[in-house]
Amino acid sequence: MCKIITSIVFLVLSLYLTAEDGNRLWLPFSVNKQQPSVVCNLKESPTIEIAKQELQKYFSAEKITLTLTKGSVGDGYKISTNANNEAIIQSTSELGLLYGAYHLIRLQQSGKMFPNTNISETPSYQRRILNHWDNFDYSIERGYAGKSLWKWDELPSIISPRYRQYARVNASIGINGTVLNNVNANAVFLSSEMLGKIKILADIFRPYGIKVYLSINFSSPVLLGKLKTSDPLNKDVCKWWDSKVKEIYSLIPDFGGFLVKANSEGQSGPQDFGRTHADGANMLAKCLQPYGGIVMWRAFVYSPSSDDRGKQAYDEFVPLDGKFADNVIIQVKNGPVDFQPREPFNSLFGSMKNTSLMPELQVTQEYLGQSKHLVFLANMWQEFFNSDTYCDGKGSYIKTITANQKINAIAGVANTGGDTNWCGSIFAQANWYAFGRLAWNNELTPDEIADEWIRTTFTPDFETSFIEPVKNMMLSSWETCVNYMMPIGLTGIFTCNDHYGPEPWSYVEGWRKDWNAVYYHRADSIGVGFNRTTTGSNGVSQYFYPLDSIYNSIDACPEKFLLWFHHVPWNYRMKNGKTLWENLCRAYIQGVNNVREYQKLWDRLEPYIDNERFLSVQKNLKIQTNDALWWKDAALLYFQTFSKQPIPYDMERPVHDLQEMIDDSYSGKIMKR
Ligand code: BDP
Repeated sequence: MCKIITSIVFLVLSLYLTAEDGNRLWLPFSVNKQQPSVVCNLKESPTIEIAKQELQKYFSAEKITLTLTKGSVGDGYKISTNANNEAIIQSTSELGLLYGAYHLIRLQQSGKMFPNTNISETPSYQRRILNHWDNFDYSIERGYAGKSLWKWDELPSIISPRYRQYARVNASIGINGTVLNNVNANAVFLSSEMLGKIKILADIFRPYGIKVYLSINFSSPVLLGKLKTSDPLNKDVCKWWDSKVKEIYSLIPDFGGFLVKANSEGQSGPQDFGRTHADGANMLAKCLQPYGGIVMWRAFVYSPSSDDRGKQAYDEFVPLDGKFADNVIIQVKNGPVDFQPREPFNSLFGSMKNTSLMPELQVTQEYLGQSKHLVFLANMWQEFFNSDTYCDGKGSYIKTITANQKINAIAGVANTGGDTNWCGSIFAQANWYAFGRLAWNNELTPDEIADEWIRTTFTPDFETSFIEPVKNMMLSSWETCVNYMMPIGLTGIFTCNDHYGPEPWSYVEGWRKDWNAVYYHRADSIGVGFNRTTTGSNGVSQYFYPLDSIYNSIDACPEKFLLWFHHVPWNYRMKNGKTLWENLCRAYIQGVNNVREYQKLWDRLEPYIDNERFLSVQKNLKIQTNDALWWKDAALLYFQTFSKQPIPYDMERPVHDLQEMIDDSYSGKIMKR
């Protein structure tokens, strides 16, 4: 009997399920049979036309009214619905109306459209920008979803349909800017030929509200302009940039501005000429200012000579506070080191009161299993946004201070590429979605975001049997990954180049010391962890009171950051009464076990999902389980050579051999699986 019922359920569901290759992302797919009437008090414009079409195709109602209201122009909007199946969207801008239209569609798609609702939205950040680390040769630095979306060889004559789709998808979640090229920038992007191609993309993106920005190479005056120097205080250099900016705006009147990685990881910058970051940024800012453009100057700087890589951005930038022009914003990674699975917040946040700062989050999971591991990043970003910097006393949250400055902006390093499903895997799409939604409203909870994403990507039905389990898996997935990769504040124990697998043993003679894992974990016979207290690098001093003393104290320091701030003895008793060594072992095994649970959970969901997406997620979960096991064995067997203690006997035994893993990691075996 039970079998018959199951077969019937399967049959009904399979009729209901259509094949899905992931290409549509979270956007709706079933077009209305009966189109609602859309009334608008505006004359036709490309943006209004899009809003109308989206509503007519995908929103079912009697009547929708779009009203442009008076007031200071912004992206916010108001929505109200009545009992007669009618909706009104109001905004002070056309784009606000478009965002409102996508909001309505999302509500309906996720089964949350109710009569007599009143919604009012204003974005947290004015500029919500994706950073593409796409190269001129179509490769993508830290990209795990195929080749670049931008087909420079084909442009300007051949226009890929993906350009418009890209703009639409971003607009649907409120993203309004895109930096098209890698921060390790090739100067060729500023050539006249390339600008002609970039203009075409800007024209396609414009009606969707997406502004184009470019990463620039600071040496462009030499590389492209054939000048003898790129010194930002040199008159000819300033003239060169001035005319380049003029050229850009003649083609792209709403060009957003420049993103600059300077004096970082081999990129040139003002320091090459004895000038400061402020000198470099302000020179560019002056050229962009008449056109409304901005400079996003990155604070990702560190040098091999620094005693603590995590301290350098603060040391270089805080003395320059107040010296940057008004249209400069400093783009700061969420953590002090580099997009690690978990970091405390970067101490620059809150420390530059007279300078605008923008968070840089990484959507592409460079250090979190790339497109293979299921890791929902909204939880990590929420921890970051909710961090209290104490810069103006208790309650000085990053989410508040970064959204209340001269320029409010946020960047996410994109995880998109030419793959059919855009992101390399279905669940990686959720991170693109989450970035957009948090850039719009940094108070949204991971639960709300995951809920919307599951309903719109899969189905709004099957609350307890499908939505809840998938959500639970997503919401625990970041902590799970932290556990099997780098629990208790560990950091930097990755394979040196690809950043995928574990390599806690990595130490290459002659290689920069801050590119070796041993620099970060500092394991020895006494214990493990990086001493950033007053007896060590004193990194804690970069935080405001009382955080500095909380982080400085081994007992008060939050245990999730323990090994980030302290070199902790193997036998140190943690809050649960167990030693550090035992907690480390248990965290790793917890991570592995969680992924095994995800496998079981996912297999049970087969009846609710199309085969294509079911199988692709199932395949990735197998890889993730194997990898988690590899991470656990690698870290524990390696650290055991220092702790000299057994892995607790009630825990499963390692299945890998340390020496084999060492050999395999150097040959990249884990990547090749
Ligand atoms: C690191 C990446 C490297 C980037 C760099 C950056 O490994 O590829 O160029 O960040 O942000 O995480 O500039």
